[in-house]
Amino acid sequence: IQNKRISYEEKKEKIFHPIGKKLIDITLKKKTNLIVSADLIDTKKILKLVSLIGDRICGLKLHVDIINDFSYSFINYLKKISIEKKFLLLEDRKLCDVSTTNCLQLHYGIHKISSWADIVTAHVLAGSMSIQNLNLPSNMGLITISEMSSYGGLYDDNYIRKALNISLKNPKVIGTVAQRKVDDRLLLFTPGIHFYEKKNNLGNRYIHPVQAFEKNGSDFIIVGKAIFQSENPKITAEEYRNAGWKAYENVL
Ligand code: 5IU
Repeated sequence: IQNKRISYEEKKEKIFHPIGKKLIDITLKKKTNLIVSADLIDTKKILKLVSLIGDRICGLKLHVDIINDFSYSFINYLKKISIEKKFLLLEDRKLCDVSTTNCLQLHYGIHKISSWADIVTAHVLAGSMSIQNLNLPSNMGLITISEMSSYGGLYDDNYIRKALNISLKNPKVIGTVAQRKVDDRLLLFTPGIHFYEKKNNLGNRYIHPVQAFEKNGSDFIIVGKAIFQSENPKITAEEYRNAGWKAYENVL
């Protein structure tokens, strides 16, 4: 059948980076491929959300540069919870500069991303060298952005093919964001997930978890507003977790 995919267990054999393997282990153990995007500007709100959804996710995606009251006590506490509840911390920094600058943005400044994040996102617009020599800790992985979820993006097939090639050749890359099937040696992350919405008026496009797995061959769904803005994030997260897991099992 056209939609068949390899299992997480089989995929784990093809992923060599320890963080990629760890993410798959968590997914199998907790039976969840849900990553929640906590796009919130107050640490209290993030911690409240995490207390509700921590058991249901394999990853928590952050934009630390939007947090008004960012502090190391917050990040240390979050790190502790992520270890206890078993989920990874993803910083959606979308590095997009030359290697030297990417490196500085990763290790220095207020947020010192490399001191706590398990995974960081990066564009490859500046070429393959831009994501080399970043001095990443051995237990930190990269997710490249080959194709975003927004409509009207400038990514054409040629760009995407080249971005995927760069991703495959860099041993620090555990996977990528794209809106299509990718090589089995990359984990595929799918933002722009919503049960009901198709498009928002700010340029993002949404698909259902079923479509993410059936059509795109996704491995992980990334859900933001649908969960953190819902009346009951705990129940809603459980709904997305179930939908993501069923969608995965149905294409096995
Ligand atoms: N995000 C996208 N699309 C992308 C990439 C990242 O939406 O292609 I790369 C981010 C933006 C936001 C989250 O932090 O994922 C999605 O949140 P919502 O589910 O609220 O749209």
